[in-house]
Amino acid sequence: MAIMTVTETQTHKGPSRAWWKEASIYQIYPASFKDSNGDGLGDVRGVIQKLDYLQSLGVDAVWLCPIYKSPQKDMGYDISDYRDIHEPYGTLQDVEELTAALHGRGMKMVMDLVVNHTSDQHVWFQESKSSRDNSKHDFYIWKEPRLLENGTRAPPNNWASAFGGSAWTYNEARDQYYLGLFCPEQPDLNWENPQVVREVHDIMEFWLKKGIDGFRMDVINMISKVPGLPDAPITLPGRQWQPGDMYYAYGPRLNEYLQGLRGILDRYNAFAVGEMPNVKKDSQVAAVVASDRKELNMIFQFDIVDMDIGDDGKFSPRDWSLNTLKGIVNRWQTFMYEIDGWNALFLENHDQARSVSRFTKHRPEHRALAAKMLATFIGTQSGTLYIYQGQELGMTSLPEDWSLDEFRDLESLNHHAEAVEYFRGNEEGMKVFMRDLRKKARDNARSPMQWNTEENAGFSSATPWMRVNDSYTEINAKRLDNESSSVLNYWRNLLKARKEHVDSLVYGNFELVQDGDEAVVCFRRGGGHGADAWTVLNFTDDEVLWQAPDALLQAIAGGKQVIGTYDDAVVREGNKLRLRPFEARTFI
Ligand code: TEU
Repeated sequence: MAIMTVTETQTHKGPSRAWWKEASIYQIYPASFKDSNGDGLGDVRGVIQKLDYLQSLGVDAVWLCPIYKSPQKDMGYDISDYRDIHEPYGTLQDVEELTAALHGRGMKMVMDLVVNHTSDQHVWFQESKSSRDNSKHDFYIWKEPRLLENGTRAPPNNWASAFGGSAWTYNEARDQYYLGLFCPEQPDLNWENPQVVREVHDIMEFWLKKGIDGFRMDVINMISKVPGLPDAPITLPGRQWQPGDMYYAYGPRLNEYLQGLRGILDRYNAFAVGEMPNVKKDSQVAAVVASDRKELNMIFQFDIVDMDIGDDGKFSPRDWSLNTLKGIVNRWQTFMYEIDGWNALFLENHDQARSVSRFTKHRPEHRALAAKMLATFIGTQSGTLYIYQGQELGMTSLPEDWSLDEFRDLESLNHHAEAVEYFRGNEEGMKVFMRDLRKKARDNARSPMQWNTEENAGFSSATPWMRVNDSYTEINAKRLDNESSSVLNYWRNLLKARKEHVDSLVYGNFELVQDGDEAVVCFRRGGGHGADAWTVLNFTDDEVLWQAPDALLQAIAGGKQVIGTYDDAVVREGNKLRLRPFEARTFI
């Protein structure tokens, strides 16, 4: 097949500069990072103990998942007090100390803002549910029951909740239902009520005054719902409850609300990354992240992590090809440049399985190579780079043979219980479901951080709240720190290279070599902003002979290699490169 050459360099003045564009942000899941007081659960002081480690990795900021007061139905994404800390995690003073310590090291502090919903234990909800005419009666989304023909009551519409069942829960005192898009203990706030909006602004100010540098905003695209909350079309035949995201993933007042949040952020020179599942349209993304819109600085867009989700919900399979992935990357990389928006680069977080297990098919002995290849893939794109704890070690998803008893996440457990009913008598269906659950369960990301080979992987002196992944004897920070060619040291070099070549690797434009190849990804960064940087990646565990564009061959001959997964020189055969399993290199 003929190689399509990359397009002419654009004449574009290039993106403006900002610290949050150049930053690599390390995401911490507090429950599983480091337990400082021996109760089996990670905590804020545990994070403080590991600051040397974070600094040696070379990250510029920490994003701390929710540590607020919470009954922990959904691991802290159900907040009962936004101005206090979940006791086992520590105190407000601990968080202040962490913020100061990060700042002392020249690093930034990013907090999670969860304001689509609260916990049902929040005082607002406690009051709201008590009667139809209390001062918080309109803080949540309440609706009359629907009366069925036989006179029994039913939820006001057919929306499914993310964690199983109907999105509505009945309340006696009000004889009404309230909406909870995740679980019943996470009632959705009513943003149509200006008081709610003011409260959210106040919460932001409370934390910004403490000196934090930005927010990661949880499902912030869902805060506006289409008025009337209509029934969703039947897209999952045979299921009682249907995905209603077309009515809440990008509601009519979303942009207005986001502009309000931005007003607060700007006063404190802070930034925000919004989590936006189910937002796929160019125009919708642009309206949120184009710089002149003054809404969010960037969003977590879900195309990559949704690539393997089938038509029958999150735990149904879908095959994806390397060209699917290349298409997604190319789309958003070039798009952000055109609209003057910005990308949030991620392959992992606390909701996603481990990338090396999910996105590469590797022989066990090539796991580290595969993890480094993925690091090169994500780490040489344009955007703000997010690294989820353990990703820098090449941590893997949970072992196949673990029983469901080891799983802790309500999403996994609820969906499993539903599947048992749904697939009754359908053994094959259940088998497919189980395979997919193991592959995608959020639990995969939530097992304790693997620090060393000591008891509980050095995470805790007590039995951890969730079992440690058996891989810790091999995959742990202490061991990888000592091995010069480890995944950890690869990430360190990569983050250094990103800093050293910030013009090309952060701000440069993006041009994909569109040759349709199913094994190799190749792109050029730069385009007049800094020197050209070429990345070439073999995404497979096989050796491939790949036809390289002339410009890449010239860059190899005349440039220098910035990073690579093999120590020796790249093997060239005429116009072709012979790439070994997961061979990845970047040349400048
Ligand atoms: O996640 C929102 C979300 O849509 C999914 O990624 C979610 O993890 C789930 O898999 C849907 O099937 C955010 C948080 O990141 C997640 O941890 C919370 O559970 C959720 O919102 C509710 O706050």
